[in-house]
Amino acid sequence: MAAVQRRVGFLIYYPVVVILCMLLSGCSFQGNGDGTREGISSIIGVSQANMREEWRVALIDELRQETENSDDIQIITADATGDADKQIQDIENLIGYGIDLLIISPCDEKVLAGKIKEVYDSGIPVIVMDRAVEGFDYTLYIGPDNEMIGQQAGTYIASLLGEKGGNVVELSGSQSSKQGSERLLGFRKVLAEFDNIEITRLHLGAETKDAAYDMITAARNVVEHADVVFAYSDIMALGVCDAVRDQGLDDRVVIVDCDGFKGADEGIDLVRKGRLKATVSCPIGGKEAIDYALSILGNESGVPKQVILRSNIITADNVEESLEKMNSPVVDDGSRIKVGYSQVGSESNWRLANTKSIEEAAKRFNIDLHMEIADQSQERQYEAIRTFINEKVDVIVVSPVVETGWDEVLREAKRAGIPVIMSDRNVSVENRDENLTTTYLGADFMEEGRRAMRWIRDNVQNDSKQSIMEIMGNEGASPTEERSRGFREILSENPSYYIEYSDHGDFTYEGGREVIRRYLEENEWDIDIIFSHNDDMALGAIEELKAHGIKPDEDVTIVSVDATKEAFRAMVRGELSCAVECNPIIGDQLMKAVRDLKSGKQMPFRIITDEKIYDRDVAEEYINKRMY
Ligand code: GZL
Repeated sequence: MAAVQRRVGFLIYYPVVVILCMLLSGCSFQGNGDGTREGISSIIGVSQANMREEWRVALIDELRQETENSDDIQIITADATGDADKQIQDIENLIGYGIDLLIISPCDEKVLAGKIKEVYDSGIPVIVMDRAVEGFDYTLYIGPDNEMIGQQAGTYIASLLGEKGGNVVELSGSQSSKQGSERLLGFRKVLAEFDNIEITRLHLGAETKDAAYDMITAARNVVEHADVVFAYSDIMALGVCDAVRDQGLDDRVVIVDCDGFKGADEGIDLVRKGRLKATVSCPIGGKEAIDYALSILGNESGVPKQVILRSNIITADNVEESLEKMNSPVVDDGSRIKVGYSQVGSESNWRLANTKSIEEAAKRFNIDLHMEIADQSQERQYEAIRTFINEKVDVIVVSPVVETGWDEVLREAKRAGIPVIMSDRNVSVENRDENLTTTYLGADFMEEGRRAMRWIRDNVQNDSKQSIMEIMGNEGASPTEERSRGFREILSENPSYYIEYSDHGDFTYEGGREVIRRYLEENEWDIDIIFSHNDDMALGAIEELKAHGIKPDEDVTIVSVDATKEAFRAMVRGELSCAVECNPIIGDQLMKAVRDLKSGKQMPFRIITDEKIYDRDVAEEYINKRMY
C-alpha cells in the first residue's frame, strides 16, 4: 500500500513509491525526475473537488487500487479543497506535469466548464466525474443520475407507507449541492403523486452530521409524529440516526437516505446495524473511470460519451448480497458467451450498419451470436426472446421496435435467470426497481432533436415565420418520441418557427415519400423546413419533392438524423442541408458490455454513445471518413 503525503492540497501517488514534489519550486514531476518517462506509459492527472467528503476520498482510493498493479501508469492527484479557482490552478499544474489524460470531479461545473473545454480542445482527453458540465466538450462523463436516486428513495418510502400513507420529514441543506438539489427534485416528484403522504421540510444550515443532529433534536415536536425521516446523504443521515436514538424515537421513526457508501457509519454500515431502513446507493465510478481511461489512452474504438452509473435500493434484506456483489472479483476468462439478439428490422441504412457492426464485433469478442430480425414487429420480437430463453443463452440483447409492452416477456427472461441488455433503443417498464433490464446502450435522442432545431435556429433565418414539416419515425419508438421532444424543447424557445405538419414515415425511404405525397394531395407546397427523424425518410422525401418540381435546399431546407453516407452524398449534391449524427457502430461497446456483465462487473444504468452534427459546408471534408 503506497504511503500518502499531503502537501498543500496536492497528493501524489506513485504506484510503487510516493514521491513528494515541492510544487512551489516548480519541479516537474516527470516520473524519473530527469524529464524522461522511462517505464511510464501514461500519466493520469486527477483533479478532485475536495478530500473532505468521504466518497471523494473513496474515489481516489478506487482509482489508486485500479492502477496499483500497473507500474507503467502514474496517477497524480490534486485536491482543490472546495475552491473552484484553485481547481483551475491545479489543472494547470497537472498539465505542467505532462499528464496524458485528466480525470476531474468539478467543484463547480459552471466555473470549471471553460477550463475543461480548453483542456479537451487542446487534445488531452478529459473524463468528467459526478457533476456533468453543460454541453459535450469533454471525452467522457461518468456519474450517477441523482434525480433518479431521489426518485428511487421516494418510491421506496411510498411503498413502505403503503395504503395508509404517513408523515415524512425531509432534510435539505440551505446551500444544497447540485446533487442534493437533484435528489430532492426526484424525491419530491415521486411523493407529490401521493395525497396520503404529508411532507415536512427541515432546512439545515449545512449538509453536515452535526447540523442534521441539531435540527432533529430541535424539531422533536415534528419528528415524534413522523413515520420516516429522509436525508439525501450518508453524512446527514448519521446525524439523524444519532439524534433519533438520543431522543428515544428509534423504535418508531425509520430513516432512509442516499449514498450507500461502504465506510464505517456510512449508508451500508448503518443499514447492517439496523439504524437505517434503506439507503439508495450512489456508485463512485472509480473502476469505470480507469477502465475507460485505459481504453481512451489505448485509442480503442467505442468509447461512449456518457456512462450513467446504476443506483440500487439497499435494505436489511439485500445488504449482504449487495456487499458481496460489490466486492466480488471481476473475472473474464475469455470463454465463449452465447448471446440472443432481437433486432428491430432492416428498415434503414442505419439499421443495416448497426446489424453489421454487431455481427463483426461478436466475432472479435468471442461471442456466439444468434440474431433474429423482426421486420419492425413486436410480436416477432417476443417470439425471438422466448426462443433465446429456450436456448438458455447467457445474455439477451433487444433493440425494441417500440418503448412499451415488454414487462411480461422481460419477466420471463428474469425468471429464467438471463440478463437483458437494451441496445440502440430503450423501453419503459411499469416498475424500474424490478430491474428487468441491466443496462441501456444507445444515443441521447433528446439531444439529437435539440441539435437539429439549434442548427435550424442558427442557420435558417427569415423575416417571416418559418413553417416546419416533421417526418417522424414509427409511433411509440424511443427515437421517435425523444427526437420529437428534444426538437420541440428548443422550438418552444424560438417563436419564429412553428410545426405546420407532422406525420409518420416509419424510418423507411418509402415512408418518407408517402408523407410528402399525402401532404401534397391536400395542400399546395408551403413548407419552409423539413425535420426528418432519419436519413432514409429524408431521402425518400427529397425524391418525391423533386418529382413534383420542388427543389430541395432552394424551396425547402431539409435537416435529418443519422448522418449515413447516403446523407453525406445528399449534402454534397446540395439537397440535404444538415445531418445530426446517430451512431449505429456500437458493436464493440455492446460486446464489451456483454463481457463485463458476464464477468460480474456492476453494469452502468445507461451508456450514451458519442455523436456530432454535420452540415453541407463540411460534408465534402468528412464523406470519405464515414464508417457507415
Ligand atoms: C436510432 C435508431 C433509428 C435510426 C433509424 O438509434 O433506432 O432506427 O435513427 C433506424 O434510421 O431505423
